Amino acid sequence: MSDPKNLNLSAVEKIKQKSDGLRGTLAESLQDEITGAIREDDQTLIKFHGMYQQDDRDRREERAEKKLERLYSFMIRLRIPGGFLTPKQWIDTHHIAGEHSTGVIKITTRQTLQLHGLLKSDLKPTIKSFSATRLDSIAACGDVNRNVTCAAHPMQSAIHEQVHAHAAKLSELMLPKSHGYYEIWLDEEKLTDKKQEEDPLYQDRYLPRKFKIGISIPPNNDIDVLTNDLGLIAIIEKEELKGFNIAIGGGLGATHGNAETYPRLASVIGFVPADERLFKAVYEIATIQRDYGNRSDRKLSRLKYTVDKYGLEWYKTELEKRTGFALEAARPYSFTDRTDYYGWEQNHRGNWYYTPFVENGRILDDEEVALKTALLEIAETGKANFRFTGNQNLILADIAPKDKPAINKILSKYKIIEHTEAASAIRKNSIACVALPTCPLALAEAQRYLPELISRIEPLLVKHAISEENIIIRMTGCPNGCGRPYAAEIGFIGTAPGRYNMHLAGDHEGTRLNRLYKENLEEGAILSELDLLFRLYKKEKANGEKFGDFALRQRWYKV
Ligand code: SRM
Ligand code: SF4
Repeated sequence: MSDPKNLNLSAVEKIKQKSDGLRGTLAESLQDEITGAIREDDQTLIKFHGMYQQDDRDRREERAEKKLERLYSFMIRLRIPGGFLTPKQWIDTHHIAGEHSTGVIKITTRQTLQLHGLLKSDLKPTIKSFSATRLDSIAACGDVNRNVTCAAHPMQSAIHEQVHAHAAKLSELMLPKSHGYYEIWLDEEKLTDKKQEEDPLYQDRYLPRKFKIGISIPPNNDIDVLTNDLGLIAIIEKEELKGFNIAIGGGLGATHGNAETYPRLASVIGFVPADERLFKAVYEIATIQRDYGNRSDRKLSRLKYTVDKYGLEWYKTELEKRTGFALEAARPYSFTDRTDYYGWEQNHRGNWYYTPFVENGRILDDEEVALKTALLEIAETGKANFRFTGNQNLILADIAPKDKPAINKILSKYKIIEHTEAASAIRKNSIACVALPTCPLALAEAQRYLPELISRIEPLLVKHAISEENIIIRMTGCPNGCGRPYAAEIGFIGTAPGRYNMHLAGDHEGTRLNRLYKENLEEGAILSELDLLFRLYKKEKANGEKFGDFALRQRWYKV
C-alpha cells in the first residue's frame, strides 16, 4: 500500500521508528547538566510531547563571542481542543508561566497557549503543574493530529456547545497511544507490556507530517477552516446540527524559491452526518495520509500534496473503501466573516461574553495596559471561563447576568474596555506569528514589528477616510504561514531582516487565498504602496466592496 518512493525515508522517519514510543533518550537528555540542550534526536521527539528546543536568537552573537553555547530554552504548547479553560485553570497557568517561563502567555493561531523561555530543568515541574490542573501538551506538536480548533463564539447559538464537544472527542480519538509522556514527564511507572500502547492509527512511524483539524460554524469562519488538512464545516438546518461538510487538503506552508511547495485551501468532498460516521471518516482520512503521504521529502509531505498527487476523486474513493460508506453530497453553506466580536455580547441563554483586544495573542502587563493582572483578578472571581480564538484573542465567557457588573468593574479598573475600544479596526483584524527571537525559522520580525507598522498604516487609513474598514492584515517572519498570511486581505511574508513579500486580493471570509503583489519590500516601500492602493480603493470601490475583493478586481497581483 505504501508509496514506493517512500523507500527513501527521511531522517525524521528513522528517528520516529526507533524512538521506543517517542521516549528516545529524553530521560537521559533531561539529566545531562553539562548543556542546556537535549540530544539531537530527542529534539525531534520532544515535539510530540508538545515542546520545542529553541534559543534566544538576539543573543547568539554575544554568546558566540564569549565562546558560550547558545542560550537554549524551550517552548511548551498546550493541547486545548476548541480553546477552553476554566477560571481555575487560567489561575494555575498564570502562576506556572510566572514561575517557569518568560511570564508572557501567548495565545496561538490555533486557540491554544504557549509558554516560552523555559530552561531544561523547568520542563518536568511545568508539565507536572499543568497535569495537576488537568492540562497536557500531548501531541500539540509533531507528526500527529494537532490542537483541534473550533469556532469560538459560543454566544451565537446553542449549537456551538454541541459542536464544541466534537473538538474534544476528535482530539481524544486522534491522540497517540504511547505512554511515554506519562513516564518521562510525570514519573509514572513504566509499561511492562508494550502491547498496551500499540497504536493502530499511528503505528511506529506516526504520520508523514503534522495533521490539522478545524471545525467552523458558518457564517463565521474565525478558525480559517479551509487552511486545515481536514476542515469540518458544521451544517445547521432548522436550528439542528445535521452533520459536517468535509474539506481536505488545506495547508499554508511554502518555501521561498521552491515552486513545488505552495499554500492551498481545502476542497470540500462531501457531507457526513454528526454520528459515528463522522469519527470514522476523520480517522480514515488520516490513515490514507499515513499510508500514502510522502515520507522522503518533508517539504512535500503534508496532506495537500497527497491530495494533489493522487487526486480528490481517488482520495474520496479510498476513503469510502476504508469507511464502508459513501459520503453524501456536500450541503450548502456560506461564510460572511472571520472577525472576533469585541466588547460585550449576550447569548441565547442570557449569559454574557466579553472579548478584549489582545495584540498578537500576547498576555502580559505592559506600559499601556495591565492585561495579565486584570485577567488573573477576573479568574479569581470564578465567574468567567476563558476561551481562545483562532485570531489570537480571548473571550471571557459564560458570565451570568448577575456577575456581569463585577467583571465589568475589573475591566474598567484596568482600562481594558478603553484599550479595546481605542484599538483601530485594522489592528483588531491583525495577526502576527511569533518569529524572532525564539522561532528558529524566522527570516524577519513579525509580532515584535507588526504593531509598529500598523501605527504607521493607521494615519494612511485616516487620510483616505477608510479607518472603519475591517481590513484583515497578517504578517509572518517566513513563508511557513503560522499567522495564515496567505488567507489575509493584506499579507506580509518575511524574506530577510526588514523585508517582506506583500500579498493582496485574499477575501474577507477566508475562502480565497491572496496572491503575490510585490517582493522584498522595506517599510518605506510598503507605506508608499499602501498609500497609493488605499487612495484608489477609496475613490473607486463599489458600495460595500471589501479591500481584498477590490484588489482582485484591480488585478493587484503578479501574473
Ligand atoms: Fe507554525 C513551525 C509557531 C500556527 C505552519 N510554527 C512553527 C514553529 C514551531 C517553528 C519550528 O518549527 O521550529 C514556530 C514556533 C515559534 C515560537 O517561537 O513559538 C511556529 N505556528 C506557530 C504559532 C505559535 C504562531 C502564532 O504566533 O500563533 C501557531 C501555533 C499553533 C498551535 O497552537 O498549534 C502556529 N503554523 C501555524 C499555522 C496556522 C494554523 O495552523 O492555523 C500554520 C499554517 C497552516 C499549516 O499548517 O499549513 C503553521 N508552522 C507552520 C509550518 C509550515 C508547515 C508546512 O506544511 O510547510 C512550520 C514549519 C514546519 O513544520 O517545518 C511551522
Ligand atoms: Fe516562525 Fe515562520 Fe512560523 Fe513565523 S511563520 S512562527 S517565522 S515558522
